[in-house]
Amino acid sequence: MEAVEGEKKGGVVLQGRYEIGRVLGRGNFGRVHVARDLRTGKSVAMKVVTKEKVVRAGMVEQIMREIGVMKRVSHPNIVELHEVMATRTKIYLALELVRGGELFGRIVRLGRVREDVARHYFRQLISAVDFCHSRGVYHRDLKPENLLLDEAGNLKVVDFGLSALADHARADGLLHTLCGTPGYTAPEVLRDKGYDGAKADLWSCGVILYVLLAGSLPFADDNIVTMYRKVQRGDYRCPTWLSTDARRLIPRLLDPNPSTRITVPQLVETPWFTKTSISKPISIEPPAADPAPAPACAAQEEGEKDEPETLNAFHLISLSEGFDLSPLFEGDSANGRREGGMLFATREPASGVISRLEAAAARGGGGMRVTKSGARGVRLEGSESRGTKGRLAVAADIFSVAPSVLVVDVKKDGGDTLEYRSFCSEQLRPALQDIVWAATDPPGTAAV
Ligand code: PIT
Repeated sequence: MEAVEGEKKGGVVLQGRYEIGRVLGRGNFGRVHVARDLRTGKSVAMKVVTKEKVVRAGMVEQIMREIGVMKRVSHPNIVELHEVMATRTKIYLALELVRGGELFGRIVRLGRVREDVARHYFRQLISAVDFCHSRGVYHRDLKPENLLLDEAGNLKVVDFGLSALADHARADGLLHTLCGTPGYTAPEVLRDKGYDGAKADLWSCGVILYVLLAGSLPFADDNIVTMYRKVQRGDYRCPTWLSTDARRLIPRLLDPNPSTRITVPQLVETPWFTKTSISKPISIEPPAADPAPAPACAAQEEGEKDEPETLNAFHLISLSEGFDLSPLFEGDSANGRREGGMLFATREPASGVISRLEAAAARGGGGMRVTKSGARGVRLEGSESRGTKGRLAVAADIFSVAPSVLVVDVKKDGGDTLEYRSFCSEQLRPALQDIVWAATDPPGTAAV
């Protein structure tokens, strides 16, 4: 870590106040350290964000939003933001220190948890999520890695880096940014036609509940396209060993139709949620030996249990074929791309993508104009009409699929197909070549 303000015998000291200690984990844009407040002797979790990284990734707004959101939500099941400090090069978030690790680690260690233990965590999760929603905050990246446990076994939600505020909704009242983690993301978010942040968060809660009880993801497949299809159809199987109440609740959460999906007021009235268990401290014992699963399900459950998979942007890119991610985004928009356009992932910030598109437009001859189009796109338009089909126009939509990972979708938006194809091969592809991200290739070796 960069020397922050001074050195003390124990380590680096920030602004004479916090002694920075060991690394707890990695958050967006930097590490999270244990730090000790030298005035009070109390420990905090210090998230250290490198300003340059945030600026380079074009994510100043995102980090400012995270700070704004965390200040707005104070709840026993949400990691508290104590204070924000900054030096010339870094931003420091002093967060409540939670020492029990990630809920995810517990599931990985135990395979799954007993229903009463799952109920305890799930109630706390819903309490935090409902509180956020009542404050107009939608987390949008709920998953077990973002759920920490304190020493008393209480759950604490963390990482509001992708959260949205209700006032970010468009005129239709819906959110439009594609974000979250594949596997936990609601089908309507993947469809990218606008979504209700509260409904989408509840879907993720449904996936978390399934993972807690089953020890595997409900929608898992080696092929990401097949997985996305399963999500869209709500195609999963409930393990037979779950209680009837759990087997009734899960489909109401994992309902692919957000308008019929269960709401929080309905959820908290369900028999599974309200069930009182004999009060005893939360134990992390593995569940009792299972009754033999019904034969029809046995093969599937076995396979899933071995590999609780978490898909991330890396998987998404590495599973894509030939840098063409188009199967993930099927629909009529694919037509323009088939004519020679492209769909690729990049770690370049949006500003870098746009400047390359501008360079390609400038080299394209005929004085192509670049204009902003919609919330997340640009349009390149020729000034003269060459064929019978009018001016060549190219639309490039840029959207975020994970922190620091963008997907760029380039399509013909007007004009002659042959002219478009030659513009793509001669100008666009060479201009974009070095920023296309392929998870398996060393940087710079990828070709569009
Ligand atoms: C811990 C313990 C703790 C806080 C954290 C981790 C924080 C993690 C974190 C925070 C973020 C973020 C990503 C991760 O974006 O008390 O092990 O704001």
